[in-house]
Amino acid sequence: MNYEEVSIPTICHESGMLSVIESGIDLPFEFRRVYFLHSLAEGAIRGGHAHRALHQLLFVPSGSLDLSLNDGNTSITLTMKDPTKGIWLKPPIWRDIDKCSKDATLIVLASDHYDESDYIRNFDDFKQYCESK
Ligand code: T46
Repeated sequence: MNYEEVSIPTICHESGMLSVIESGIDLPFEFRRVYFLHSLAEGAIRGGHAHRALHQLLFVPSGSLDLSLNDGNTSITLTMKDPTKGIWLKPPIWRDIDKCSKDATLIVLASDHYDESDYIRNFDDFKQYCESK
């Protein structure tokens, strides 16, 4: 499966925690874009696509959500709720996001700028793409 769990270096202090990710040091890819999902509606479903070339690190600093992954053959659902653990998605991998708690925030560090042509938004196209690789 084209994903890996990444531990986010965290400095613990009695007044709270500080987690840090340095591009190219704590992550095996340089990131050029940061975006985040927040204020998610109850029952929100996001994702429903794969990327051709984009690498991403997903982490959930607050709340929880389910991240379902599919590599064209097998699937797995990960519940993300630990702010110190990220999921590195390596292309191609299909992702669906649901079961978001009210306070869920998802931050994504992406290896490149936004490019709609990098998306595969149809699951049958994704399966064909995986088979052709
Ligand atoms: C992913 C999951 C986890 C932009 O204009 N710029 C951006 O950088 C992004 C990420 C999106 N958009 C536009 C494209 C759509 O018109 O924002 C709209 C919503 O995007 P999308 O439907 O792709 O949103 P999600 O939450 O389903 O997916 C996003 C990322 O697009 C995707 O790469 O892996 O979060």
